[in-house]
Amino acid sequence: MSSPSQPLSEVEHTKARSNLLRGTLNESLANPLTGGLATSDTQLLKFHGSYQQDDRELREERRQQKLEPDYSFMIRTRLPGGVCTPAQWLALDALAREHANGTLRLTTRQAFQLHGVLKEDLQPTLARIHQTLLDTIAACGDVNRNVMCNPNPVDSQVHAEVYQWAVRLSEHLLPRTRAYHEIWLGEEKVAGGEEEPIYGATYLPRKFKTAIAVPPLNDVDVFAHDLGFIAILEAGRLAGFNVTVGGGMGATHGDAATHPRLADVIGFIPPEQLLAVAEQVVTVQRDFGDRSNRKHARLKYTLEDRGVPWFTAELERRLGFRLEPARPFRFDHNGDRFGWTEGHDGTWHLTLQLDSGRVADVPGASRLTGMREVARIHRGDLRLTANQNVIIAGVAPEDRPAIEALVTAHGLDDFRRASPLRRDALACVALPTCGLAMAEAERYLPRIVPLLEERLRAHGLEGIPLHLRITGCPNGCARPYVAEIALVGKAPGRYNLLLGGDRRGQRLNRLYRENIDEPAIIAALDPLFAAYARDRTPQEAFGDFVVRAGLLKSAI
Ligand code: SRM
Ligand code: SF4
Repeated sequence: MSSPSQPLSEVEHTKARSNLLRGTLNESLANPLTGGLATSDTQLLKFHGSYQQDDRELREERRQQKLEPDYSFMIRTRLPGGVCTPAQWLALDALAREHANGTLRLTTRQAFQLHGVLKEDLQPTLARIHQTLLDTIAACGDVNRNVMCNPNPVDSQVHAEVYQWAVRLSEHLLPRTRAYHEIWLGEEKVAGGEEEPIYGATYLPRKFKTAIAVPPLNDVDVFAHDLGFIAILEAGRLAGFNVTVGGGMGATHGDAATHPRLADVIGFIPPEQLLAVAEQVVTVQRDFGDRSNRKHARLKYTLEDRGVPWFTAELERRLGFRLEPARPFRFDHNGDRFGWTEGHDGTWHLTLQLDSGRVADVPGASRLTGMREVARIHRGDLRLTANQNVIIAGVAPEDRPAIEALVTAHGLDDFRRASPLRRDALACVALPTCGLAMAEAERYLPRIVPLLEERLRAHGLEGIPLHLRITGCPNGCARPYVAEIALVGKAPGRYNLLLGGDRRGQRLNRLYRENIDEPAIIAALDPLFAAYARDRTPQEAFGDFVVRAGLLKSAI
């Protein structure tokens, strides 16, 4: 809650003046004098699923030439549970080549991103995305974002049921303003009387994220979300969900008031209460979240300031019923299963591994082309995972050889060659597009992974699973704070090294070394790998080992 003595943040004024997210977006888009938008419109654009960015590598050169930054736009889809049809993939693939930088980026929240779209191409691109029955509404901004859920619904009927809840939840928490349809799809202007029944005119104090996990897989990292649901299966059917609140990853270097937090489990609900619970969690945060300080505005801080018992009581008061006690659950891991698996209905699913979720044609691997060829013949669907990978799902047994041939021909079979370290590694986008990056991440992964693989090999550890996550800044877009090993960018070529996540997304790691360069990263990890090779118990994971063996005591 913003205290009366503290002024509302500027973004709050922008939202309040925006006429439900319209602002002056139309004027900004039509202005031929600049490739960018008016500052207030850059904030509103996020609610429509796009960010204004500029190529950071050209910034200095353009400044010297007295040119404005090289503006372009990132577009992010809304894709509940990460599920899309081959036709939708083909449409996005075409847009990536015609209007963006010729690549598709699969995100850590099961969505697509296009990068490098010019202002004049924004409207046609969003309109074409809409024609494929996809949209980008609320993919960013101070609203509930893309709802995540385990992308293997084909595992069982329960998975399919849970996916349907993710879709319904995403729809239920969508903004109701017609601004998106007017600006991007040419719908006639609403003559007034429009309302946002859930959000109100200033939406939420900050972004809001929701996920549904289906144990034993916690691939969605449910505890990293503002709001989470853990499916409880009893006698093979969906009994309901445990509700989690108050997770989040974002932090700011040097600001101890900001930090990652794992969500609390506050109770159990039957499936039919899911939408009501989600709506009221959102309204509590709408009314009590901090609207003055955006670094303190996520639900995790509302919970910490007021306490989990207060939050639960306020939620139950609004709901008019009590949550039941949480039911037992157990997670095994938060990674993906690679290769072919057989579904409950006799179809097959192939999980491919893509470094950092980038689908591109590069020398030696025509992955963008390969996925296009797959989408042309595939009769099932495609599922983006929370770990930046893709599943070719629902393949009939007789179609497997053709899919397999394309995957091999186009270098999409890295999952067969890559080490466990590489297969499970995540890296956020960072440079050159992310305006907040302090160091490389996506482009650093292919360099640091072989160096670590070499050290692991030296200690006979080459086959062990090990979760590495890299981000270019402390915002945490690759959920680094639950990784066994995390590198969090501090400055060009320098990272904080954090250790001790549990591979199930249920334990935060800890800072081990601060602001170190590559030789120091290797030097810090090498003796830990040696100790792990020597002293681990059977089946003990690296993150568990460093905690049990007390190795984090020598953390700085
Ligand atoms: Fe993120 C901001 C990319 C998942 C926490 N994130 C950004 C921006 C938009 C930078 C900006 O604000 O200008 C990045 C765009 C980079 C680019 O060029 O594309 C960006 N975030 C991403 C993606 C693409 C990373 C990826 O490599 O996959 C992910 C897109 C997900 C999606 O489809 O919606 C992405 N971001 C996350 C996650 C992971 C998650 O949600 O599971 C987190 C941590 C969880 C959380 O929110 O606490 C995350 N992103 C942030 C934050 C810190 C929020 C905070 O509470 O402090 C920011 C900065 C901000 O909001 O001010 C941010
Ligand atoms: Fe950008 Fe930081 Fe997010 Fe990486 S973690 S994409 S550098 S905001």
